[in-house]
Amino acid sequence: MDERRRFLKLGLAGSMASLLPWGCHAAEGSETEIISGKGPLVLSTWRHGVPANARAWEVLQSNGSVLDAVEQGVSVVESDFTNRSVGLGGWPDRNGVVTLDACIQDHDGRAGAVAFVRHFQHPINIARAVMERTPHVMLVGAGAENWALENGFIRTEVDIPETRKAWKEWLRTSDHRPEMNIENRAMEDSVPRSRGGIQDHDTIGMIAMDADGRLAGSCTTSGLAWKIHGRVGDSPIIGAGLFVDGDVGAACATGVGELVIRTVGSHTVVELMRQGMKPEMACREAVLRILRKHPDLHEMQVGFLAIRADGLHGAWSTYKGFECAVHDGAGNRLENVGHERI
Ligand code: SD4
Repeated sequence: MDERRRFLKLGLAGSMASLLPWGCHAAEGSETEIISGKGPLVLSTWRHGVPANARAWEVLQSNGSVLDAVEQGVSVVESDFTNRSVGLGGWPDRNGVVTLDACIQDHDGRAGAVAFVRHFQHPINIARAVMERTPHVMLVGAGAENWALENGFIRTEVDIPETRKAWKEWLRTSDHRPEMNIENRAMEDSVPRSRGGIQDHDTIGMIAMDADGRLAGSCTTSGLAWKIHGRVGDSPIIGAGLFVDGDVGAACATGVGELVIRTVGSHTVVELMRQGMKPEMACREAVLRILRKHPDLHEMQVGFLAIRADGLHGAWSTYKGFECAVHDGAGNRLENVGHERI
């Protein structure tokens, strides 16, 4: 057991008021049982997280970095043009344009992001390049696209008749109200369906820990179907769709991005863990904050995943139906997630 883990165990078991190794006091009533195990561990959102986790796991097993793992893991889903909520196969916006958002963050908090980009198969790769090759965190729109082209990324044109046809059908009603847990049903039925036959959303967010306890996270999405052209959700926003602080933990979000941005959701989860909450309780408190403070957007799904620096993980969602893909030494599986409402 390394120094930090030993300190954590002794400190919390010894006294609730002990100073945690990352410099905060454990809150009254926080847990005393801490050590759950170490990495490797990979968590990601929804059922498409299973193949993504498998790839991330392979990277970790072959001594790749945890940053490589989360980048390559989510890019499996970006490559799948049958996926209607991630990558170029996603449902378009109200103008019939598919626009993509992605971000990545490492153990030390370095981050890169792109938003409102078109015509690139792997926005997650561009996000990482922004992190590593520029002094900035986020590039958007035409600026991001031009920068990507200048930096060796290849433009990809994909024509997906199904999404084009669906957009034309959608124009007849122009109904824009995100529907919950669509991905699950779509995968089960093999045909996307919901109001108007359209799957609305379901991002992939991934957080992972390697065998040395180093953390990283990634997030990539085509965003909400039928969004206003130019709309950006939580997924590429550090602190909202993803937040990693290697001293404390990592969290990511899925669901209606407006709610996650309003509450700076993933950062909130990490800060609650910093104050001594277990990952599941931290995710739950972030969900409760949404439900308490934003009744105008009730009946919207939001889910959080979290890993704490000691390897404990947890998740919570506003509504039933959110699933979390978990890969650890025991295998790769889907876990049902606790929820506030049915
Ligand atoms: C967004 N958070 O653009 C994304 C969508 C999503 O599950 O996660 N859907 O708001």
